[in-house]
Amino acid sequence: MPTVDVHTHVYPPSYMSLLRTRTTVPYVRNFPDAPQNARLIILPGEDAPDKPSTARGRPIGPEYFDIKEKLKFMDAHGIEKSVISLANPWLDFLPPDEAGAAACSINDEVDAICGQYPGRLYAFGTLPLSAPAETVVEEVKRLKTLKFMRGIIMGTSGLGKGLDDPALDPIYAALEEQKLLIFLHPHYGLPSDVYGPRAGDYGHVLPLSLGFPLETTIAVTRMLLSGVWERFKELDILIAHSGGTLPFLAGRIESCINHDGHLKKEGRLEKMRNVWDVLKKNIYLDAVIYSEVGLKAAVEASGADRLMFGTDHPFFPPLDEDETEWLSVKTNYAAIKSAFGGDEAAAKAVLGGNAVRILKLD
Ligand code: 5CU
Ligand code: ZN
Repeated sequence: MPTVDVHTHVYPPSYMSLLRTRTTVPYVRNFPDAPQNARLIILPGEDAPDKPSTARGRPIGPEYFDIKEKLKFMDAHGIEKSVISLANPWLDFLPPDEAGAAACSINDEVDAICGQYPGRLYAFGTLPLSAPAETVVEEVKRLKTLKFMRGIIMGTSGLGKGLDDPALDPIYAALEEQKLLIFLHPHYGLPSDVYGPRAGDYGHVLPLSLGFPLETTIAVTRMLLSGVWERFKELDILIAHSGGTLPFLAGRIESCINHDGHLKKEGRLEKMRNVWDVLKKNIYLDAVIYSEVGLKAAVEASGADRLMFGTDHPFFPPLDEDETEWLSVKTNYAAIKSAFGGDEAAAKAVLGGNAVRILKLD
């Protein structure tokens, strides 16, 4: 059974060119006298001039955009197949009249990159979410015709109002109809003031370890509350970072729903799907959580047959340049090994069997 990485990003060359022409987030911050020091600045708030330079963006090297580096990384870590996705913030920032064409062109570019390595690379496509919903639906349908696409990646902002926005219904309907899975990935985090005035002293730790997972959890809970999975019973979603904090908080979310007088008065309680039911029927989780405890929560919540290995490459690189084996990957492998103890079959399923089955990788 191959090892398959379902959470692995790339910024294809045309996207990099776009980032290099920009001077506001997202952009590549260049230092003309020292091009080797260029930094990738993508997260909201990470460009504040008062931040220490090591907390402003991250060093950017070819691992972010050169597909040969992806293959080298896969070979060095025993990964046979990868399902690559554009990294955040995708096309969310584009003017509405540019997004449709940009999505077409990036998706074609990524599909062609996969075609250079048949059997090794597949992809999640990108949607032009700043464009009108009809343009997005058209791209969903077109993606289905591309050979290596197995779903779409998107963030939590939807068309600008979040994933509980009824205006997304035609897009959810198209994704359900085309059987394209949503890979839900955080980007926006939480409002920066929750991290306090000393946040700059702590690098990226607070937004990445807490902002990202909470953003994801809030987005999925809003989808649940707004009845997305009542209207689209077959809509599948793969949630990044083992569901954020959803597996751990699902019981509390369910209890808050069942004790909410407003929802009861509105007649929502009878109709609402149970959180555990959605977790086991519509939700898949990646195994990018770096601990046995987190993995066990994911397994309890959704099932070992719905969990898929990932790396988040090229993010979380080793801080020491000459390390070829990445600590982030070693930690995830070790977590899978210890979470499944002697259950070799379940471990193999998580490492690749589930991805091959769920994403129909030949
Ligand atoms: O390190 C980071 O900022 C990130 C990011 O932006 N996106 C991601 O997928 N992982 C880490
Ligand atoms: Zn990621």
